[in-house]
Amino acid sequence: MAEAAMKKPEAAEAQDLTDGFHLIIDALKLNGLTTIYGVPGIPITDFGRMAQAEGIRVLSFRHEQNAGYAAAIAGFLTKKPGICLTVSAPGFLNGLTALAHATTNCFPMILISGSSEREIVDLQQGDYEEMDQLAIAKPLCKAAYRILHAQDIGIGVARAIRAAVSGRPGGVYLDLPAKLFGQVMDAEKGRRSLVKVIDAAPAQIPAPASVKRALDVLKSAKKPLIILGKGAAYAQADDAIKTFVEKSGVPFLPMSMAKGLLPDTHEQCASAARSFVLPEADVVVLLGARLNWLLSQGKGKTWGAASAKAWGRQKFVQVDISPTEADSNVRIDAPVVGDLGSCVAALLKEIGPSFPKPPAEWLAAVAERKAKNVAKMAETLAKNPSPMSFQSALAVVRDIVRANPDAMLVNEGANALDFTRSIVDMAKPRRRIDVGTWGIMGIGMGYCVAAAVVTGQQVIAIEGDSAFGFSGMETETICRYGLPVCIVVMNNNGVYRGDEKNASGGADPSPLVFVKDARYEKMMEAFGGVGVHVRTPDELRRAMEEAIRTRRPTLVNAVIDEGGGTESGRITNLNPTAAKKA
Ligand code: ADP
Ligand code: TZD
Ligand code: MG
Repeated sequence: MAEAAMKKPEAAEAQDLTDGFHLIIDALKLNGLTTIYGVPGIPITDFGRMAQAEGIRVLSFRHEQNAGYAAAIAGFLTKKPGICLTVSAPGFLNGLTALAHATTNCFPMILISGSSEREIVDLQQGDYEEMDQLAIAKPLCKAAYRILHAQDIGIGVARAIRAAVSGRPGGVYLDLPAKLFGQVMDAEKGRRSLVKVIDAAPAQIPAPASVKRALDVLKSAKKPLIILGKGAAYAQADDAIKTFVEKSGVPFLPMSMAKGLLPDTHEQCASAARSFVLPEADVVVLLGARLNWLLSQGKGKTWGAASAKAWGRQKFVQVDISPTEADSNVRIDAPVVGDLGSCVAALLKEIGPSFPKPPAEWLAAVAERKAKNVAKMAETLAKNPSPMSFQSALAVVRDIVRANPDAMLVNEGANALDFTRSIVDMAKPRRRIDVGTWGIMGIGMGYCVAAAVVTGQQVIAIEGDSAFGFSGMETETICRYGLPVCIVVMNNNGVYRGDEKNASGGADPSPLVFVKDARYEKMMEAFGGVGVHVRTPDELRRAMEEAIRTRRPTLVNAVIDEGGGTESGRITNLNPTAAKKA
């Protein structure tokens, strides 16, 4: 079957016919979609084989969720929909988490899933992997389509692409019933039915009045602040954004995946003074960032308001591609709706050379707070405790990332995430990819594969030991494709920390702790990669340097003080508190 599947059936060739399999492949290729992340099985096994034979890169994973996360982040990095391919029902459901994640994070992605026979599924007669997948996908994505006939493949794929990348990007579901693949049609008619999507994400130019309004609000500021979000990173308008920030002279705060749009070491970067600038600022310009939980919904104490639900004194300018984002949490005084590149270009055109710089007192106050916090952090980083602390280990990672500014940094965990975000500076745009809007565990290895495949660069993954476990089996995938991925497991023996006891005194460990001193590095060795067990910053440095020098798949198991973390990292406050203690 495998051999035969590579070519169109002989009979078909004689009559110059094509089929569903080949039309889907041709439609993807015609639109430059040449990488598929997936897991094979009925009814898409041959499709994957044929796609590979036709020059598409087909990357097989060990679990669909990881393939889906890979597709999602490939979408973020390339501005083209990342393609995930799954089998029916359970494979589809495994991939669905990633599709919902892509939609939540505004990443373009298409989940293509095979599905079982419609007639049987709809009468619930018990088909192999029976499920009404289209109905289930709908509420979790931006759009969902099903293609029933070979002649509709061109249009179906085109609609999926447009829905994924136009406006606010997101996840799209494309349902392909098993019967579609084998459908035959005249090859020439088939070729003509395909659609090369023209201008899939058209520029959305902001209204001139909205641009003027935004600059008037900014001009009135005594303590302005710019917040860069991952929408700004996605837009790939790096030069314009940098010029705008520098011309305005306004301090900026990058959200985690916007780090590096301007270097974290830039003198206007206010990250080290975050808890000072948020409550103090009087005008805040949001560039591709939502006022969601990550920014305390734009209100409450974080913003200097009297109580949790109260609004602060800030005026907001919000630049976003989604017209309904403004006023979602607090009043937006100047919404600017359009794609970030066009909006920032329009702002730059209006800003002119005489645009007032922020008052010197504000800049001095921010600089002073920054200097104080940086000095405090430097003290902590200089310590060399045994076992290693998160900070002493991450001081090494910071140096390594500084020396390799093009490397991709993948990051998940709780403490392993928060400490990395604040300690490891990014120098270039779109190099840091992490847990995103949901604070999700499990993105790690899928992101590593996609980052390596899409960019060709070295990948460094800083992983909590719990976080790593969600996708750890993909170490095999990383080894199989020989990807330059260096995983550092920050091993503190558990979720948040490893020293918790079972409150009942029973034999089971606490729900938060794992096997002590687990040897995660052996997982990488099992598949032919390099495993290193390290206890000191020097050992960690050597292991990471060697991984980067050789570009071999490497897992560094870094032993971290099991008592060094805090519950939920920086978001302890989001845990509900019990009135009655256990
Ligand atoms: P962060 O988590 O970094 O704060 P969010 O995911 O909350 O970022 O916000 C990203 C925002 O960027 C979304 O509101 C989305 O609509 C917007 N966005 C995405 N792509 C673009 C683009 N090309 N131009 C403008 N805004 C965009
Ligand atoms: N499941 C999923 C999919 N996402 C989640 N965020 C969680 C569970 C809950 N969770 C967190 O929010 S962080 C975390 C879990 C399980 C793991 C933290 O442990 P870690 O990191 O070892 O990865 P630290 O360094 O020990 O804090
Ligand atoms: Mg841990």
